[in-house]
Amino acid sequence: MHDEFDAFDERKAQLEAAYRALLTRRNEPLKPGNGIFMRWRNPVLTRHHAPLNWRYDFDEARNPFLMERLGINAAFNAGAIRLGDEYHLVARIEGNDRKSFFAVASSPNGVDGFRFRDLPIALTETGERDTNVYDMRLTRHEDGWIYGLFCVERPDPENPGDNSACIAQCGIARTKDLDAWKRLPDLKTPSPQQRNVVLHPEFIDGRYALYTRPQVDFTGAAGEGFGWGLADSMEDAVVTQETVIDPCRYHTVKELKNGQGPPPIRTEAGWLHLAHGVRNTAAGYRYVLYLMLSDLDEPWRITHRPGGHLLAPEGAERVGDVSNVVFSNGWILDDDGRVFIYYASSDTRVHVATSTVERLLDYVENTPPDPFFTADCAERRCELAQRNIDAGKRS
Ligand code: M1P
Repeated sequence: MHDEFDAFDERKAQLEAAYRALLTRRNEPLKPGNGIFMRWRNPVLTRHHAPLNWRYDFDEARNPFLMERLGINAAFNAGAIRLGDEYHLVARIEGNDRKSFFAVASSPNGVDGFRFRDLPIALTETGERDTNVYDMRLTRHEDGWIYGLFCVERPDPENPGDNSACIAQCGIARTKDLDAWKRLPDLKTPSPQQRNVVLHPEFIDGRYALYTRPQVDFTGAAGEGFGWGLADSMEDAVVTQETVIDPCRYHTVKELKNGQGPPPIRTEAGWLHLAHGVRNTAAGYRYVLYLMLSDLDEPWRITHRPGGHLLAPEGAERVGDVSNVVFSNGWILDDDGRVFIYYASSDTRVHVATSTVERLLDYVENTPPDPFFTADCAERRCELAQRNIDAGKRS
């Protein structure tokens, strides 16, 4: 019977040509930008970047129609690290079956040309089955390892009849090269649920330091904020005390919940933190990114909290599987001070925005904190506008 599909070999050539075109597509900055960071036009990773070998069976006898056998639904929330001359993302790849897994994609310049390695990461389990894993944060720790901390989801044994009841915990694996990974026991904390856990890159008094997100239920909504805790070892990591260091607050971008993004970046002025904040709206949750600075010697002590968001979903970013979301768990600092911020939009694809440490420090140090009251916001804006008007009259 006739249909619109071409024969096997022709179809294969078409798929390969489209894939090559995607991987060789150049990216460009979207000028003029806001002076803080520059968005780039094309997402750096999408589901279409997943190698054809992961999706199609190219054996004509087994797959005469050359159908996609194992579809990929999304590529998002990527950890990031630079090794040698390459920029690497460890992305959350979600199959059509809703399960996520991790895969490494690398680029020579950090803004385009990301290519996945031949095979996804084959993570071993801890003895318990993992229903799902996602959102890996990569930390190059001063102990010499690269740690990947991620969320592990399993059904809630207390609620066997409830298909939506599950427990989220922090899984841990470590590597030297992003190829060979050693899985370690999950982190233990006082919280019944745990997501968005990030390892600080340096020892604190000889101990490992972790940003945690204490949460009583799976969603983590109505949380207190994100926290900080210490562990003696990562081989059997236990945090006995979690202290909230960035609290949620009414009528802010983190009213409902928040979470540390990637590991913080060390600068001369302090640790730069990228985080996500969530508020509720009539259209559902809205996730935005915000920036903070903490003390170099006491990274748990936040010294600068610019008011509002740094980056919010814009244009096409606003639409996807979970719309109105931007989320970041990876950024890279180059030796020359350039910063690559990898952020996912609407749980669907990964974008890059570029900046520098100098610009980000200017932003955190000179953006006023949230005044919490509208009259104060209006007054502050009037002052700014009046200054500009007066300066215009003088010139
Ligand atoms: O769907 C938006 C995000 O929701 C979760 O983040 P949080 O725990 O802060 O609510 C995560 O599942 C994340 O993967 C997802 O992008």
